[in-house]
Amino acid sequence: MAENSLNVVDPEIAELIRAEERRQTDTVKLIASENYVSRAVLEATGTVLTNKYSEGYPGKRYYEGQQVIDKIETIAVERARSVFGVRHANVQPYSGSPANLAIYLAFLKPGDTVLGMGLPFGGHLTHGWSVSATGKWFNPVRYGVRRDTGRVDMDEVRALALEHRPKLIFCGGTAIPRTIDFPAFAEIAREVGAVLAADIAHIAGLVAGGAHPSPAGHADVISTTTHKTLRGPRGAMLMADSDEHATALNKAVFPGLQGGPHNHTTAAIAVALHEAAQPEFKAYAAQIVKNAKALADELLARGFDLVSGGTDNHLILMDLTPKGIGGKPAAQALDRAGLETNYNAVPFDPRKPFDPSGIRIGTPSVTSRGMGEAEMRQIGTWIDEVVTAVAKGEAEAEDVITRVRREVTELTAQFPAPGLS
Ligand code: DSN
Repeated sequence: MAENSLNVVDPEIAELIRAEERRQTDTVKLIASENYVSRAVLEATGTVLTNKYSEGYPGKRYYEGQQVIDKIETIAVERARSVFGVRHANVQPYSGSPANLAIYLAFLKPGDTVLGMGLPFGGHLTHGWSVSATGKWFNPVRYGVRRDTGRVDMDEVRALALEHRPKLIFCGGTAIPRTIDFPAFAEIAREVGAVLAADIAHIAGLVAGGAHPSPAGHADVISTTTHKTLRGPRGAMLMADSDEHATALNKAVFPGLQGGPHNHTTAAIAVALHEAAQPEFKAYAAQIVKNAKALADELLARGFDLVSGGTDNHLILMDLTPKGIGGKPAAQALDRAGLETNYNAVPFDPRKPFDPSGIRIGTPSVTSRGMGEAEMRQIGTWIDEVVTAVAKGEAEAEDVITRVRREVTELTAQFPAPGLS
């Protein structure tokens, strides 16, 4: 039994995995936080490293047999330091939310104040939103974006920081289409004596590839997942320059929050960081941004209302109110047409989070498939055709969806996705 392949042991799950692979192959994946990892990253993830416990850090473990694991984790840490230009890196957080929770544990006591971007404005749950432990156990204060520009108002951030004197300030988030001003956040954090955490989960690959300014040298702590624009396995990292901050973060990750690190993930992070250090990755990061701009331009030309009027990075957030349809039915119709997105709140959204006004799209995955600006214009056209037909409740909306689904399959066949057979 133990030597049999997945096909033999569990054909049901094996077939479902193949079905998901087929689905990923012939859809246009526009979810801004997803990507396709390389064959090499995929291989590292599915290895015997999953069999090993390694609580602790290289050279200081609570289990024997770390001869190989120590080397792998050390390589991952060194590559993270080099790619992001920081002195310390912890590659053990299981994902972004535990990584961010470790920042609280490292620097705050329950009830202390955290200043973060509100969820409906593009922040993350763990930046102090009410339903998250970070909003329940700490005292959250939130900044947003300006109604007229859709961009963060640094004067508002500074005024809130001076009024509430947070111990921790988060910048970054999950639905921010514009460049994050790390130096301006750092100046405010210094003024009020707060720790500045830059959550670059969405833009880590752009930072690594030089397509977005780096928080290194500005933020006290950098938090990131490894599976979005960085194109690694599902995991996370915490980085810092000062020894004091790094020590506090390490203690918070283990033994503060986690047990043994996921060594197969650590190895795959190391591989992804190796790939991110190659010259081709710079070109990849630049193309993600070019593609997002091309897609944004097409959507603007077709009358879509983009939050902040466009994008500087990999992500576009659109308010579908002027199109006369909510984000959820639009995302569902697009999914049936083979265009995978997620419905999303927009700033000042009058609708509920489970039925919001917008959809969020991004270009990391389509860029990983080698698509360029011409394909982005085509995708923008399809989005418009589907959304417009469904919003009008046209009898032929189903015909439009069926036609676009067929054309999507034809396009994806020309652009094989990394890691898929
Ligand atoms: N789920 C991630 C995203 O889609 O942005 C954030 O945690």
